[in-house]
Amino acid sequence: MTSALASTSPGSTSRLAPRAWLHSDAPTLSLNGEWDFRWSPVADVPIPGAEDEWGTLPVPSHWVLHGHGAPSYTNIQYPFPIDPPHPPEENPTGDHRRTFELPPSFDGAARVLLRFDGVESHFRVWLNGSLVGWSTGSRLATEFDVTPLLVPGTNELLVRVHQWSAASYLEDQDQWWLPGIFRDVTLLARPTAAIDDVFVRAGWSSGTGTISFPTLDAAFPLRFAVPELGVDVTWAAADEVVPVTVEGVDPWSAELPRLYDATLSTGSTGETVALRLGFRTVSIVGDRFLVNGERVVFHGVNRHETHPVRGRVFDEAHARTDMALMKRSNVNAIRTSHYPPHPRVLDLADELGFWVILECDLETHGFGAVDWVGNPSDDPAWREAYLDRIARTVERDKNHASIVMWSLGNESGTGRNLAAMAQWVHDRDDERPVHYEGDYTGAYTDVYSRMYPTLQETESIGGGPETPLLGCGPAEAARQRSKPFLHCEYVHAMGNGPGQIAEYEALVDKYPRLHGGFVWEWRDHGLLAQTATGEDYYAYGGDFGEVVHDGNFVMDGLVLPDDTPTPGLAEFAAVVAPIRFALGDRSVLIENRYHSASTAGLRFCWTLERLGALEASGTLAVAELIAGDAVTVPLPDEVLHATDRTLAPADELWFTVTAELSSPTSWADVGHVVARDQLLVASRPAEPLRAARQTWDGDRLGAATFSARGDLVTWNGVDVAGPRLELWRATTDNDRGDFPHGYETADPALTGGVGDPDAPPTATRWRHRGLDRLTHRLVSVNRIGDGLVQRVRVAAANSGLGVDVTHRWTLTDDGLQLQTDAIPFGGWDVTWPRIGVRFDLPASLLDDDATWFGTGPAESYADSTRAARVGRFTAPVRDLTVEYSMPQETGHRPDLRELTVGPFTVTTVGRHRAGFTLTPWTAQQVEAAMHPYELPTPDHVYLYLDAAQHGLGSRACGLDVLPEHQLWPQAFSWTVVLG
Ligand code: IPT
Repeated sequence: MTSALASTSPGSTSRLAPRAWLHSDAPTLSLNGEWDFRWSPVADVPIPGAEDEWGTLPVPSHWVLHGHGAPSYTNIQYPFPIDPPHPPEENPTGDHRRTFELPPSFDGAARVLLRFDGVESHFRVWLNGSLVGWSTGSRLATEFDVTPLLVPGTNELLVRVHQWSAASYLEDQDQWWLPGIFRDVTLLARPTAAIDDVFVRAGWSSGTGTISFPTLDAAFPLRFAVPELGVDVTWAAADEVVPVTVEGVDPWSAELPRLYDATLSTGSTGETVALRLGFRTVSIVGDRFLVNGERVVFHGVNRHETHPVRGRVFDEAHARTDMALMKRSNVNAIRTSHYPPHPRVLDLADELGFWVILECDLETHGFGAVDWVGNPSDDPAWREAYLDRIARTVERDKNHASIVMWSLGNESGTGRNLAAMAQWVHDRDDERPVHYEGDYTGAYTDVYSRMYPTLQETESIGGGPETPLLGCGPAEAARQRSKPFLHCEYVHAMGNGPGQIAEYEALVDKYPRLHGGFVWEWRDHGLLAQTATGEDYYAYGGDFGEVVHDGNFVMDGLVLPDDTPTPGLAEFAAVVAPIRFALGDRSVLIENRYHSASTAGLRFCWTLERLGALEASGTLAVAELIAGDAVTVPLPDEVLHATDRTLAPADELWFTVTAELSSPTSWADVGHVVARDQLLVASRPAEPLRAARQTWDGDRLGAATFSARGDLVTWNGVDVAGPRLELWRATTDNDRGDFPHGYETADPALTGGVGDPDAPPTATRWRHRGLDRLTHRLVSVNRIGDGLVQRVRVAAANSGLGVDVTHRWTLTDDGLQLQTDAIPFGGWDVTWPRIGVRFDLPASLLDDDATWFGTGPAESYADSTRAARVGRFTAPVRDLTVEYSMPQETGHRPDLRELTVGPFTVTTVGRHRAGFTLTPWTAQQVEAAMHPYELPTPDHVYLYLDAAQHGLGSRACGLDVLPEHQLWPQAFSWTVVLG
């Protein structure tokens, strides 16, 4: 057995040739359900018999999520010795057994097939005691013909699954290792007049649809009908099949996913197969990737199959909800990283509308640790396995309109087997281009693809000033520059971030060779687990005691494990919005940036708000704009004449325009906002604060009392503390920025900071300077008339760097004014995470709402500002921070005007407006927690008023914060009024 598990062959010869996953009316019997189950920690155990004791396990499932063994997470590392093709001896093995009886509908079947849609990673099947065969290829379908082994009455099926096999070397994707029969098991009755395989192509050109069948493995006569198009033909024999041309068909696109129902039928003794045709033609012309003649820009995400409870077990309702959220977030493309998803995902993609890059189940990334020595991608012993994988990928899903490109896999180095896969695809499907990022020189693929290149390199690829291209000599670089380019991965969405989405998008706008890209990645892969005390939490690498793991690098999605969309997703939606506005003083330019959709499904709405209160609203009269068109329309009269109004001091008049759905879709309701922009129409400066009519009364100054040190003690009668200067923020994954260990061969273009790949991560530099542990020395405190001046020197142990802080309190009739001046001293050589002050307010505020006029609704940072708008917002204090899977900085809302929470009001004064954060934990408490459950019970609500924060960047895997978004030490002065 051990030697069989080390075979580089993909499976037994008894497996059937791969074919399309068809929707047929031929009878099927689902074998999903409760199976008998026995687990062993090693592979070499006798097959259990009836006399042995069996437990049970649902199929489909991963046994590690049902108490047998444990999940483990690695990104690049192999969790076993790199000793190909040998699997480790500790090889968890699950025996699955069930009985079934064939239903009467199977009577008369010419053949009965047994299909496994996904088993990780190596399985062997017996039916009624006879060996049926074995297979590998975890996320690929396997079929066996079991007709001769079936008996009348009760049949017994036994499936032995090993977690590890030679095939595991090909399945080193960045995800949990989750063994088991995790997709459906089905018996298929095949009729005499069967339709075994179909490859249908529905091309489109200028309104003409052409339906052709590169493969029709079916009995004849065969009837083909597309009722809506009046197509109804019957072919008597295979050689009669000719392309069907139809005039006046609507094209399919990710935006208008028009599908036509079609059937293929072999009559009463046969079967009927239902197809959904989407008419579209994929082509590459020069350096453009086109669908139906138009350039495609991918605003995509990398989608793994992951669910906190089910793992990779498919749930259609959840997938649909998830994909609807993508649509609502202006995601128009999916890369199925890094394997074919459940086949129904492609049906949903056809129906909802996504451009899909369908990727093969292949990754050998761990060979990077041994300089790619022995990499299966270039070893002839593995050629059959590679070709088997790509054939099963393409054959299963070839009929989907949504799939516009095939991808050979991910991070598998390069080599002859990959080139052979590409050749195979070219022979099989001469329409869709072949993608594989690791083909840096473009030797065998059709598009140029990269992950996480810098902005400079991206610009260079687009056509800007030339810089060397990764892995290319001059001729190879020239070849790559002649192809359409895409980012198969970019803007790494780990934790708080990613920043700089807009900068990449600006390049895509500028250079037509650039075709957009796919955010890494859509969802966090957290698995629901319980702490020792029974508290639920989302686990990541290391939480199951793995010896080798990659920590929280598996929590890098735009959506949190519990389905909560992150502010990063809102930012992405805003940056890539298909409608763009340019607001001028008198008019608005509206640009339709869709691939092919007009604005027919949209309405353009506007509001005029004074300090966040609605003054006027309406709809802009915009004639239907076809894709690529733009129009300028005048601003509404109410807005044009807004400056005539009498504005009160501190008034701000904001014009907001939105593009909204004017009719419901399957993924959003009427009114869903597709795009939004804002213009400050008019504003009036605030009046100087009125001089106070009161002065000190003991330790009381207005609504506050102060300690002898000059610290605030009460505010509106409530115990508080502060202000305390803070430079620290709980570091984000991007601040920490280090690749998980195991990536020793990091490509310098991917790692490190801008311009200095060897620079230690920002968080390390901050810590070296002691920013997380500042001390505060009172220099002086002076009461002067109606105020107080407190001077504090702030610095860390063993450091000559610091900040001199002056807090100047002045009592006014509008409240207590606090001006803070912060002046750095000592030759700072690192950026600051933030500069602001902290006030400690009572924890009871956690149950209150906060209302503010400023930016919102969500947090935003210097390089992630597009989703933020100016308005008046109300939210529960508890909801003002995001529960990132690894606790980190969250909740900063810059440019505050006024905040009210409980009995407290804070108004910003002057040109430099502070931002605010309300959080149950200090930056230091958050920093110390590895999971949300490790955060202490809140003893305060902390109000941070920050003059500035450092940007976010994407350095967990990509660019550090750009210079213009870095926070360099400098003098800051900001003023607030406490009321
Ligand atoms: C890249 C991988 O392709 C992807 O699967 C994921 O691991 C991502 O990084 C990071 O989360 S590989 C990386 C070393 C560039």
